This record gives sequence, C-alpha cells and structure tokens, in this order.
Amino acid sequence: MNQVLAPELDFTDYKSDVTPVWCPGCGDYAVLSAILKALAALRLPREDVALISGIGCSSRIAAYTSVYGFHGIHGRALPIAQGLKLARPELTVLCAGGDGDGFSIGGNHFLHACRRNLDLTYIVMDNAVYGMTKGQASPTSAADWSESKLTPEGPGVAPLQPLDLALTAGASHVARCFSGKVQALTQTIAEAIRHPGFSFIQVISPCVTYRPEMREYKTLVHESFTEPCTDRREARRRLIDDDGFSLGTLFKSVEPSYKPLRHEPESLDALERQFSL
Ligand SMILES: Cc1ncc(C[n+]2csc(CCOP(=O)(O)OP(=O)(O)O)c2C)c(N)n1
Ligand code: SF4
Repeated sequence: MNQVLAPELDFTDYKSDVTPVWCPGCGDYAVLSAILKALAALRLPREDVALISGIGCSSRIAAYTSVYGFHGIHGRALPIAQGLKLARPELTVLCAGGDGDGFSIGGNHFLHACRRNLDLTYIVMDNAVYGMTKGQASPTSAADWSESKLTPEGPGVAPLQPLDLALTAGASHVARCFSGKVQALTQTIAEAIRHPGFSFIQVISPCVTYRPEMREYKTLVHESFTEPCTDRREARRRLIDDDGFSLGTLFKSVEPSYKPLRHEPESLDALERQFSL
C-alpha cells in the first residue's frame, strides 16, 4: 500500500460523477460504497490508486470511482492489474469484478494471481449468476439452480469454492463478506489494502433481478471467521464446516511475493540481438 497520506477527504470525493446503472437494490452499490469509504479511511491520494475491472455488471464499478481505472476485458482484469502493479509498484492496485469474470473465463488467471501473491486487493462481487448477460448460471451457482432457461435442470455440477481455491493456490489474505454489512466490508477492504500480498475478498452481493431469493441471504449469513488463521492448513480445515455463508477474514499471513528479474537491455539493438535466431 502507498504510504503517502492524502489531505483528509470525504468518501464521496472518491466517487466519480458517473451515475451507476445497476438495478435498484443490487448489492454492488454497497460494495462501491465500502470501497470509497475504505479509500477515504486510509487517506490514499486518488492519483496513487488504480481500480481495474473486467466485464459484467459488477465490473462497471471502475467507472464509478475517481481513482484511476481500467474497465478491461472479460476475465482479464487480474492480468492487467498484475501488469500494472509490476510496472508501477508504488501504486495501490485494486481489482474487482463478478464471479463469472473471475472464476469462469478468468479462473486460470485467478489461480496464478493467488500463486504470485503480488500486493493487490481482489474483490469479487459474487451473485452466483451472470447478471449482465441476463441470468445464466455461473461457476458458483448451485448444481440444482434451475432458473436459467439455458440450464432448466440446473448446471448439474458442484459449485466452485472460491475461498478454498484461493487458499490452495497461495493467496495470503482470504476473506468473505456480505454486501448488506457495509461496515464490516469497509473494514475488511481497508485491511486487505494494508496487507502486503494478494488479498482476495469474496463478497456475497445479491443480484436482485435474476436471483431475487438472494434478498433473504441477510438472514443466512453469520460471522464465523472471527479471528483470521495464520496457518494455511488450519484455515482449510475451518472450511470443511463452511456452509457458504460464514463471514470474516479466514486467513492472513505475510508471505513472499513474486519478483520478476529486471534486466534492462542496453539498447534496442541489444534487445533485438537477444531474439535473433
Ligand atoms: C470474451 C467474452 N465472452 C463473453 C462475454 C459476455 N459476457 C459479458 S459479461 C458476462 C458475464 C458477467 O457475469 P459476472 O462476471 O458474474 O458479472 P455480473 O454481471 O453478474 O456482475 C459475459 C459472459 C464478453 N463480454 N466477452
Ligand atoms: S442484473 Fe443483477 S447484477 Fe446486474 S445490476 Fe441488476 S441486480 Fe445487479
């Protein structure tokens, strides 16, 4: 995280003048609000922060903040965010998007971003559906979720477990939050930004249009990960009893990050010579 403090700003100063086009009641509004509040609480200068996203309703979030942003390509937010962090390590880099963007088309990148453990914060607004393309099943939809016309009998395969994947692949800060609990979400995002490594936050964020039953999730979530584990195997053991609604920071540990070898070529000629056959 950048160490320079901005003059005190209100969280609304981190908001852009673009009006969100999300459906009324979409959980992503609360996630946006939590990100803005976390940036203000940490007093991060806006010019030192970048928010990278992919494609999807949730990925629109980059346009709604006044920090630097990149509304990228479906499933490729993490490669862009990692490239930026490697090129400009002094920046605070956040990455955000949906479960389709992050675990389906972008699933491969998610695993390898966890392995590299670069100092990034990755926020996935998980609504267990492809909202933008009108309600298809996503990798986190239940096997028997049968509301999509494309999968009238349900996707028929067990959903991915994002926390388990992140832990196994090497993320060094792993948490789950609910969009309906903005204060806890704000605090978790701020902690994730402060954490020196790859932080993954799965945010259960209801899609009220294609998954109206998610409105009731507020009665199902429960604070269970009250103290983060610092032992990866112990954290995985805690997931055995997870019903998918346990909230809190599951795992946190300071671990080495990938460091690319930097050797600057002396000249363009020298660079060309390296590739000549
Ligand atoms: C390469 C590519 N494939 C497919 C699409 C179509 N597409 C746009 S958004 C999306 C899924 C969005 O779902 P998710 O990431 O879960 O975000 P949500 O809209 O639910 O927030 C898909 C398949 C695309 N834009 N680009
Ligand atoms: S379709 Fe769903 S995810 Fe997209 S804006 Fe509407 S409620 Fe949110």
